[in-house]
Amino acid sequence: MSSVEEVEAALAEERAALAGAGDERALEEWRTRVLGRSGRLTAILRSLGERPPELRRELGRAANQAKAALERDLAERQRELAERELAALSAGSLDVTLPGRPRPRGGLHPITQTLREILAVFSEMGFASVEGPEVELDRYNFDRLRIPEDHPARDMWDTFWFDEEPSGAGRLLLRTHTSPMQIRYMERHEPPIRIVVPGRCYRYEATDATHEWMMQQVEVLAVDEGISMADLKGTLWECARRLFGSGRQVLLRNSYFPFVEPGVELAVDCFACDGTDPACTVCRGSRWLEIMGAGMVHPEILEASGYDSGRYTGFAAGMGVERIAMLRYGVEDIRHFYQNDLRFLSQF
Ligand code: YSA
Repeated sequence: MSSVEEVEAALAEERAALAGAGDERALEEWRTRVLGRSGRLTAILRSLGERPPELRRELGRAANQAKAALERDLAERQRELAERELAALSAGSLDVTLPGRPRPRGGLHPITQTLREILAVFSEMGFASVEGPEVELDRYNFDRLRIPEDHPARDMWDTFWFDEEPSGAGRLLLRTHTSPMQIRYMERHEPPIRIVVPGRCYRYEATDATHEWMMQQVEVLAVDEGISMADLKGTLWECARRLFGSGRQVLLRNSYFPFVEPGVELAVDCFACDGTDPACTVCRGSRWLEIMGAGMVHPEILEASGYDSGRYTGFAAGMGVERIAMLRYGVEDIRHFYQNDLRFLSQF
């Protein structure tokens, strides 16, 4: 049977034990053992109901006072230990007031940033974004775009071919442009069409300041009743103004692509030399850097997709994302984008 003396003895013992607890873990163990739910003092308080009434009051008061005293002692001991720990840290060679080491933050690759910007511009003009296969059939990459086996345009767009052929479907290659998706999309959809197709393209060619063997394009296709060259021009103009601002000069000139009639290309003025340096690696002294090919979709292509070319017309374009990024950021060599040099990439 516990008595008031026993409470006092417990108080003295546990105070001594508390003074010997030298770290946070020992303090926590002490707290659980003495003040916790099945702790020593809690047990005394719980047993009060079983005591003779004359003893109950006196013992209850003593136990409650002892409990309150031990709680105060515990708080005091915790404060003491924390102060001691801080003093030990400050006395050593460790400067606890130094700010932490910053963790490097990642960022989006400049080509991803540019690509998203382009897609946002077209999304606001009502174009949906769709994707197509990078491993493509030669039929879609060339033939269906009016580039037969013996056409000279195939030399301009030489690529990487696969050895295996899916049975009877034709030869497989890494697509040279995003234009095959024009055909794939028109095969399965009826006008009106307004789509953009972002994606990687591959070309077997020597690299230089404006050419990579892998690059990203965004294809644009609009087919509807009454679409004219004015729509093409207006769309490209708005796209250039949004991407480069109104201060940049833009040139739209004739070009040839077998899948359009007429064909054009869009170029932006050279940021590196402004056309004054014949040795400029960006524009070769021409003042212009070409960023896209475009034109009115050839009527034969519309007909081959099952559309009535007397009723429907369309425009299409294919732009190079790396060239656009070069112009936006003033990067003089396209090869920087894929060399994974953080000194370059962390600037964006
Ligand atoms: C033309 C007419 C249309 O109705 C639709 C699309 C096109 C574009 C066509 N499919 C095409 O690929 N034309 S292109 O060979 O001149 O390339 C288009 C753009 O891709 C270029 O203006 C350039 O910005 C980029 N490009 C092409 N080859 C590149 C390259 N960028 C980096 N490295 C290369 N090797």
